[in-house]
Amino acid sequence: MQVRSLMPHTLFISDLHLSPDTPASTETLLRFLRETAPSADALYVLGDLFEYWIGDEGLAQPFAKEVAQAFHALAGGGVPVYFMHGNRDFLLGERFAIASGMKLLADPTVVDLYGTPTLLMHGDTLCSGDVEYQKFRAMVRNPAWQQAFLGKPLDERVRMAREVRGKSEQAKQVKDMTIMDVAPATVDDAFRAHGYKRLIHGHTHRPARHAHKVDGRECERWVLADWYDHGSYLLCDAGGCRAQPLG
Ligand code: LP5
Ligand code: MN
Repeated sequence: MQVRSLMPHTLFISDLHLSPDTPASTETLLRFLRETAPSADALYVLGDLFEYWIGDEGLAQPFAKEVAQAFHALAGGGVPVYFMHGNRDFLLGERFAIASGMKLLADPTVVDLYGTPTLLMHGDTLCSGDVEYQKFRAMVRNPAWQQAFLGKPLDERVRMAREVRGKSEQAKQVKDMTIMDVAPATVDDAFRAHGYKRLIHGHTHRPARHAHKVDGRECERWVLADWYDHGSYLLCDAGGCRAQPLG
């Protein structure tokens, strides 16, 4: 078993974008859950576990079932696993949560990490300058829209999801890079609203530690890596947080 910290520690991952087309990422996750995560106090998955998720019927796919079972084994072994929705898998529901043993977490949520209050988010709401995306988000996060979408036949949902993915990729080609990053004032507001100090999020695929000074207080913002190209996970213990390469 890999042990990265001898102290009690908590792990964070996001933006794995798993799909049947990227079996290497699924294998990396299965190994991570088997070898790295069992020594943690908890594991947080901060969204975009899947490339896209259009309803818990997705569990019928062998790769998704294997992923759910691996999370379930970890949770059954005594490591709580938490899942926050991303912009790709906001339709992941109670059925998947039960099958995987994961507890669904609201975005945002504040947790206490060894004495440091830590704000957790997927990160898409911080990109407030991306007005087109925020309009799209407001539509698809509406419970009435979701109920209507989940009531459609699966093949129609697949078609719609592919169409939106295509439109999203087109839209991103002409968007300014700064618009697709977090808006500094929105980050400051998030620190202010949730007690300062530390923020962990994913979504932008720009892994880094940023130092912020908000209202005269020193704060830190950890951006998680995606798993498209090896990637990393974040380990936090009483001494702080650090990114660790995936094996
Ligand atoms: O995902 P990523 O990181 O590449 O880009 C995001 C934003 N895009 C999205 C869209 C997702 O990729 C699509 C997820 C599919 C989920 C499946 C279920 C939902 C089905 C919905 C059916 C209507 O989140 C992208 C951001 C980028 O992050 C950076 O933050 O810029 O936002 C966009 O590109 C959104 C566009 O600006 C607007 C999209 C218009 C879509 C119009 C829908 C019309 C309905 C079509 C019906 C078939
Ligand atoms: Mn995302």
